[in-house]
Parts: sequence; C-alpha cells; structure tokens
Amino acid sequence: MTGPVGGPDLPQERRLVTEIPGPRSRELQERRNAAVASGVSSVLPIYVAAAGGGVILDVDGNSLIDLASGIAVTSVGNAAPHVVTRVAEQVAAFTHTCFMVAPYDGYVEVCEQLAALTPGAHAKKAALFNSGAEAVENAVKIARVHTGRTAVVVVDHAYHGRTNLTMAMTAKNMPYKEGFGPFANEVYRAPVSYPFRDGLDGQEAAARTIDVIEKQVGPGNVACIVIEPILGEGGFIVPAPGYLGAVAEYASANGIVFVADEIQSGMCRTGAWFASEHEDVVPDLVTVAKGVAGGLPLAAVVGRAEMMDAVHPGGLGGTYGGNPVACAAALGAITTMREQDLNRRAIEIETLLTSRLVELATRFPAIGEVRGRGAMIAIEIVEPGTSRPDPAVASRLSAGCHQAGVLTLTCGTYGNVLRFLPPLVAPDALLHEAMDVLTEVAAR
Ligand code: PLZ
Repeated sequence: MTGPVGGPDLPQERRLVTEIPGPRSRELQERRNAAVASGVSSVLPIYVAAAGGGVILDVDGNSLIDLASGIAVTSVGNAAPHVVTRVAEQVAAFTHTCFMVAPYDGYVEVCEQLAALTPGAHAKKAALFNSGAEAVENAVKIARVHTGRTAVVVVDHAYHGRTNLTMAMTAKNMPYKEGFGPFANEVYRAPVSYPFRDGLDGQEAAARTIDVIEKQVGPGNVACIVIEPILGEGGFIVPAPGYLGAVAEYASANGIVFVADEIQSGMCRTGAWFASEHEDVVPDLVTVAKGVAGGLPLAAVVGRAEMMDAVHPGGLGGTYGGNPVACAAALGAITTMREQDLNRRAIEIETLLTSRLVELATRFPAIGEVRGRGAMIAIEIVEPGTSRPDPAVASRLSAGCHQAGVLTLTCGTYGNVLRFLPPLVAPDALLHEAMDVLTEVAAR
C-alpha cells in the first residue's frame, strides 16, 4: 500500500509540531480557496493525512484528538480494520452494478441486520440510500403513500438535512435555509421538549406538541411526525422523560407514522443501538446513516414491513443507494460494534465525559447544563446565572481547543452548545487529555 496508513495502530496521542493549522495545511487551504466553492466550509482547516482510534494526523505531522468523528460518523474509528478488509475485498470484486439493475447480497444483509437491530420485534423491511437527507425524504414518501395523507410534522430545533424537503423540515435558517427558498409545503412545526429552556416535564411538553397538531394541522391530515430522539444539530437536546413515548402514542392512536430520525443518535452512539430504546419507544420507521458504515456514504429507512411495502415497485431507489462498497463497510462496522461491544463503551465514555464536565461546571459558571447520552455529550454555554445563550464564549472555547490540538464542534439553534462526539474506540487517556485541555482553555 502507498501513502500513510491510519486505523487503530496510529499512536494515540496529542502531538503538536506546528501551529494549527500548520504551513502545509495553509498552503492547501489557499489552493482550496481558489478551487472549492466558498459555500462549503470547514470547522478546522487542518488537512488530513491519516486517522484512527481517537486521533487525526494532519499533513504537517500534528496529531489531534478527534472529538467530532466527522459529525458522529466514525464511531468504529477511522480505517477500522473490519471496514478496511471488507471494503478492500468488495472493491476488488466489483464496485457497482446498481441494486435496481442487478442485485448483490451485501445490500440484503445490511437490511437484515438493520431490521434486527432497530427497536421492536415486529416484521421489518429496509431500503438503502446515500445520505441522511435522502433517507429522511424517503421516510416521508413511504409515510405519505402508506397513509394517503400529506402533512409532515417536525419540531423546533430539528435538523433533517439540506435537500429541498429536508431544508423545510430543518428549523434553523442560517446557514441551512437562507436564500434557498421556496421550500416544500405541507411541513408543520410544533414545539419540542427542551428541559433546560422550557422547564416542562415530558407529559406537559408532549401536550404542547400535540395541541399544535390538533389545532393547526388536524391529525387526519398528518402522514408522519419526524423527530430526532436526541436533537443533534439543534443542540444535543434530550427531551424530558416520557415526551417521545407520549408523542409516539398519540401518533399511533391517530394513524400517523412515527419516524425516529436516528441519523446522528443511532448505531451505538448513545450507548444503545438506537436512542429510542432509552425511552422504550418503538418507532414505525427509523432513519439511519452516519455511524452505520464507518465513514462510507450509506443511509437507510427501516421499519414496519407493511408500511415499507406500501410503495409500488420502482417507487423507491436511486443509482447509488446501497452501493456494494458502502454495504461492505456497514457490515464491517456492525461486526466491529458487536465484537467490541461499543454500546458498553459509549456508556463508559458518558461517565468519563459527564463527570469531567460536571466538575468543570462547578468552576466555570458559563456552563448552564451538561447533557446528552453515551458519546453524544454537550455543554450549553450561557451568561452565568441566566439562560441567555452565549455563543461567543462557546466559540472561544472551541477555538481554544482547536489551537491546542483538540477537534471540537459547536451546535445549537443559538450556536452556544459545545458538543463532544469522540469515536467510540478512543482510549480513556485521550478523552481525559481532551478534557484537561478544555479545562485549561476555560480557565483563560
Ligand atoms: N438528520 C438527525 O444529524 C446530519 C449535518 C452537517 P446528511 N447532521 C450533520 C451539515 O452541516 O450538513 C443529519 C442529522 C440528522 C439528518 C441529517 C442529514 O444527513 O447525511 O448530512 O444528509
């Protein structure tokens, strides 16, 4: 093999040999600025040479601690051995036939695995796509055909993608929607449960959501309610206990398809195969992407067989959906998750990160709340003693971490949430070091 090799054997260390970004990264950034559309941006323009375990090696020789996982994708680590092996075998055998033209068993096996792993013991089927947004679009198509209804209900702070329908479903205007309208119609937004900001319990928050559906949409018009069990881009918001269950129950009682968008929260990220499990919720349809394939583009809609089968033959598909190389990667990733018991590992990471962050919060009053599940943990930054969002401090913390070689991300409707999404295979020592860096940056 030529070129640098990543994977778990990379030294699991933070090591800075230049400023961040270094001279070679800056050179590449100049080339990029001339060639790549400026609408596509990067959180930290270090150019990557290799990655694995919990680190990213850049072209200047810096080794950074990865608390992003490419936005919750490389849960099994970059260049994870089972993923590499299965992808290499598949690439050498064949790269594409199009499942709609001539099928192959990898696609079928991924659907079998996802049917087994998603919540509920009922008969399930799946269909594969390329991106999270595409999965969400297809979940809506399936729900519309199944119900014969058109309305789609989403919630405040939701993120579902950047395509035309999913832009309409996404809550936040800037940067996702600004100037990109007109948006798809028949999308209605209801309040969600945001315990830190609304102080409501799960039942009260669900009643508020349901009231909007009852009064403003009409339950008989609603094809589906689409909701992230933990709201990701919107701020790692964990709805109050009972909220999801009450909304799911209302959906079921009214013939509405309940869709859990588990694109960010699924596949071991929260310490369960799917975050719905923490609330004992069994969604009708689940959207899956990101973590499912160890970094290759693959997405799925998985759900009740009779709903999935409502669509006429030929009604679902796409040239690349369930590409054989991406399917091989998913089978390698799922094997890794089982072998290394990454659900258990995500819970260990939750304990490590939350204990460090709760401790930090006692000395850094800008931390209004520490929240999240598994390895999907965040701190919401506010003006001390208030709930007023302080995005400037969140940016300062994140930039400070970047300069010190820790790749962090922000999120949230108000841009004031610092989130931690390490690969589930990152060792404890590295996570502690990242928390040491954050503590040091906060003290500045
Ligand atoms: N649903 C819950 O988190 C993707 C978006 C990053 P795609 N989140 C990261 C960005 O700024 O584009 C996401 C998600 C949830 C849907 C999606 C969309 O998934 O694979 O990016 O289309």
